[in-house]
Amino acid sequence: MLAICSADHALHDPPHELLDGRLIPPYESPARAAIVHAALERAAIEPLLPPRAFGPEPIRAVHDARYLAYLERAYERWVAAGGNPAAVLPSALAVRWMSRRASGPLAEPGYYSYDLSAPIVAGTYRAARAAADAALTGAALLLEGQRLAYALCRPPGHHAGSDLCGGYCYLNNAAIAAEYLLREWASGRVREWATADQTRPVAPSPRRPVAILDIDYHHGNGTQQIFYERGDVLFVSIHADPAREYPYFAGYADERGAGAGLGANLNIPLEAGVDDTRYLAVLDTAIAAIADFAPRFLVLSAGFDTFDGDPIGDFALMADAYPLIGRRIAMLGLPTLVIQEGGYAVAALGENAAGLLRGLSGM
Ligand code: SP5
Ligand code: ZN
Repeated sequence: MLAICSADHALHDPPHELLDGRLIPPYESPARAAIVHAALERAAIEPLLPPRAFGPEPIRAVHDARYLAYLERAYERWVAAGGNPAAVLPSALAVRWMSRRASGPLAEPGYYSYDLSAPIVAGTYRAARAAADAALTGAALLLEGQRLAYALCRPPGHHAGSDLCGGYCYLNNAAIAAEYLLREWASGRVREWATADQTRPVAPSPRRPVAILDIDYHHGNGTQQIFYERGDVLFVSIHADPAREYPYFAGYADERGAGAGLGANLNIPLEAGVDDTRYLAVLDTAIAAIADFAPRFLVLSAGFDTFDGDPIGDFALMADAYPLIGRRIAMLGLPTLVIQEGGYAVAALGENAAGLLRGLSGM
């Protein structure tokens, strides 16, 4: 198994977030990536590769061009206009009947954010680009014939929509990788290497190239939005019921996709207190939906905020659950790209991530 890591994640280190009305140190911190990195080394998950540089094109395939231009310049424009140099964080959000485009340096953050937990500092854009490059490198490795790759993405991505940041996310790493897999596969540039060395061949089906399974505790609202009207990408998410938990305004079971995408979006919202047994049973439902779709590749948005000790989640998974989750997903027999999303019980995060990867690789 190959893992992709970049030190550039540390360029993103905002001093605060606003959570439930409290200005607090961010749960999403550089220490998270450091502890996962250390656990990968301890578990001898090697080699740890640096990301390749893909340039802006594969990101533009998913994100709005004006949003990207905003992200790149937001911090310097904000500071020049008198915003708090500690971090960009809007005072007003564009919502419902008050959603006119406004492009001033103090207004634009509210046009391109949906919450107050995605502060932008000087290094945020570069860190987010490095995370997207890590995800894209993992996708390229699958296209080159690897069966399993892990991208240590930080900042995470699954809350970022085509033109919105939020929930610690700026660029949707999983969506960018999924779109890249799909386009490269459809282009025919990729050799049909797969059937030769596959233990369980998957029917080549260019119409249904990619499924995304999101096992972060929170609903992957950004990923859902990006592919909502698309029938060529299946999105399946297991998460805390948005009726009680962030992101509140998406992630309900009746969101099943629209237009060509109707039926290609599956949300499985869950009650508080979900334990290993309950989670594994629900995971089987998600896996059955993916098997039905018969994709060529799997992108796994892997969050570990489902862990019992997580400070912002209310599930109760034990460390032992993650290898079992990995093993069940591996039974799909699909080339799998694992993208790091959330997980805020920092001391346990490394072992939980390594455990999932151990299960996925059949170790
Ligand atoms: C990538 C990811 O996991 N992002 C999560 C962002 C969550 N931000 C807001 C959470 C609000 C939670 N309220 C928690 C109450 C804790 N007792
Ligand atoms: Zn999460």
